Amino acid sequence: MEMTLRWYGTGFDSVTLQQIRQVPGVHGVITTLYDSVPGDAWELAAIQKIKKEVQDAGLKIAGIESVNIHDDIKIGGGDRDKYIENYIKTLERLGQEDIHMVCYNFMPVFDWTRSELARVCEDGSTVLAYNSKAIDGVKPEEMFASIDKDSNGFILPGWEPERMARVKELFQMYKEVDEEKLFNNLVYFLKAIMPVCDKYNIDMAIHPDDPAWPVFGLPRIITSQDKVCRMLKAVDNPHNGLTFCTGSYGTNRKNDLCEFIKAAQGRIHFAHVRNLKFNTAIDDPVLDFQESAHLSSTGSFDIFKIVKTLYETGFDGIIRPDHGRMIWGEKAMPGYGLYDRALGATYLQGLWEACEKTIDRSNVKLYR
Ligand code: DNO
Repeated sequence: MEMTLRWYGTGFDSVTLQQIRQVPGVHGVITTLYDSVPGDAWELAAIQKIKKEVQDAGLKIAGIESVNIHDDIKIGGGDRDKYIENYIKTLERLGQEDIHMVCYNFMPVFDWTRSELARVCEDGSTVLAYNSKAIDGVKPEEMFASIDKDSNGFILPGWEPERMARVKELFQMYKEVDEEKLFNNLVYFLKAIMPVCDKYNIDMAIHPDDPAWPVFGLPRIITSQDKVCRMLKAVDNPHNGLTFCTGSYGTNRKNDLCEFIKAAQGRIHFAHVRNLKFNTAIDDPVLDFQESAHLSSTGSFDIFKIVKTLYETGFDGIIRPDHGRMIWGEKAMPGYGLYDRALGATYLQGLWEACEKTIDRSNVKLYR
């Protein structure tokens, strides 16, 4: 297992590489070219520059989150082959620089969706939260305005102001795209990029839709075990794999996270492990949840069971703590402060060590 922390890059992140280096057990970061635009082929020189910066700080780039996908690929538009060519060039250059894991998502228009970015908890910390009443009654533009207000001045991935300025146009583009079309467009994209992934041994790790159901009437397809297994089968290449994000799949309480991990055995290339706390009963028409600290005791998930299932099924790949609470007066991108994620990294490594010392997996085939 390789414990990492996400780092958005100098100028975009309040957390420094020097700080990350001091988190016990963390030797790698997950990063991106945060100012790249979906559809661009990443320049080799830009990849080399960030790689050197990370290495000079005594760390390595363990993987990329994200290389974003142009909308034309998602809607199956006229220019999709051109943008797929560019994506392939980016993968080639990452492979040449010895970077072998790429996280991406296939969500139309938005990335993750929350109704609040700074809900105040009893202990004074703040967390991201979701309330279905707030989301269901709001227009996407209003949603953006409230997200922007709480973003502490940081640009949040998927909620970039230039993108939000085009929100109406984007909705229009997706008008004819239903779940089946989106699925077929994903399969088309994956089939086209598998040869370069084979050549450079690049694991593609699709991130789930967060939350794991359609929002604002847009289709969402990476939401459940059945849908994901269908996608894995449709392009049955080990390089077509998953980011197993517990906090995203777990938003849908019908998802059994441990069964899901077993079903995806061999294909989880990246794990985001975090906890959520549900504040409404499972049959309540209003869904309200908030993100909690990573510990099982602070939320609704059994994080030990999740880590143990990853361990028992042979997972040996890249993992990172996910959104943290904002604690100790830190000002950072919501979800991405240093302190609570560092606590999460330490906790997850403690659970992993307990598994290593008590569970024999000498007969299990390990995979990354
Ligand atoms: C949210 C993240 C997502 C994720 C993308 C992957 O905090 O988990 O923004 O990075 O969906 O492309």
